[in-house]
Amino acid sequence: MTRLTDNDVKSISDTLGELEKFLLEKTGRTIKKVACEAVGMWEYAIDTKEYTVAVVPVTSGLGVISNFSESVRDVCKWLGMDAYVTETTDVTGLAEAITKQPDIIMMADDYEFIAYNLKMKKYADNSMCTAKGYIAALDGACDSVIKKEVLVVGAGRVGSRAAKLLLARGAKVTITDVDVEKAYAVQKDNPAAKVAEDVAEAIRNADLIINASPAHIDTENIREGAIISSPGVPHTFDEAAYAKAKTIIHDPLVIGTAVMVMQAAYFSYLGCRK
Ligand code: 2YJ
Repeated sequence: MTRLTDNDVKSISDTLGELEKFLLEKTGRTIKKVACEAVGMWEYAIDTKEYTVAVVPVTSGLGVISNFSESVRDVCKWLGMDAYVTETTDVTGLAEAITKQPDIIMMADDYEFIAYNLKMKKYADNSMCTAKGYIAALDGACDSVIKKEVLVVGAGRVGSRAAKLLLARGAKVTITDVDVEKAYAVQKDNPAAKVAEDVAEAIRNADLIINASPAHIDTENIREGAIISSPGVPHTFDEAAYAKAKTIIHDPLVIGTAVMVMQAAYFSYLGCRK
């Protein structure tokens, strides 16, 4: 799985306003609205000001990513929540967070990134929430995916979830992956999905794409006017790709994080515990 780098997250906090403007223009939805749509919640169902989030830096594995926890905190603040990064890390940081009794604790190692709702004892995970968020953004950008053909590139943790969610939303789904077996495994779990064995050809034929793959997509394979909702990291689309596609939606952390924390807050709403 692709790990974010210091460079990926270095300017997230300073560019939230730009992303908000971009999403509004391309999808008609703010970051918060994308997140709420993603979890199936009415935007005003909860008062985000009532939620406090603790973000715990994790040093295990490849260690802390500079500005990762601060960026997560700032996404939560952008949504109106009260959020802070704990002074300590790892288990000590978790203990610090639990002592302070926030509503939600967020933390990530090299494999998992979770938003844990303390009262409800449930967590939202980044892969599922990233899939939900990029589908909500695509849905806004193409004025609904219902009955439309959507290509999912990448049959990993995000792509496999995206295929299922898109089918549930009424889209016609094709899945493709350089590892054809992975694409067929997704189809086995979702028989209504088609498999495209030739990734480049599938991309050439697609107007709507969820790109959940770390692999580079050549600009020459992108269809004129395509809408590409692209959680895949690294993000390697060049200027020509942006000019050829109608819309390419990408950010390395914000959309997934916003969906996670709204999903975690929604657990409280559903449980009537707030
Ligand atoms: O606390 C820190 O600064 C680090 N431990 C953050 C690690 C961030 N983790 C990643 O980038 C993983 N690839 C997250 C996997 C999420 C699954 N979609």
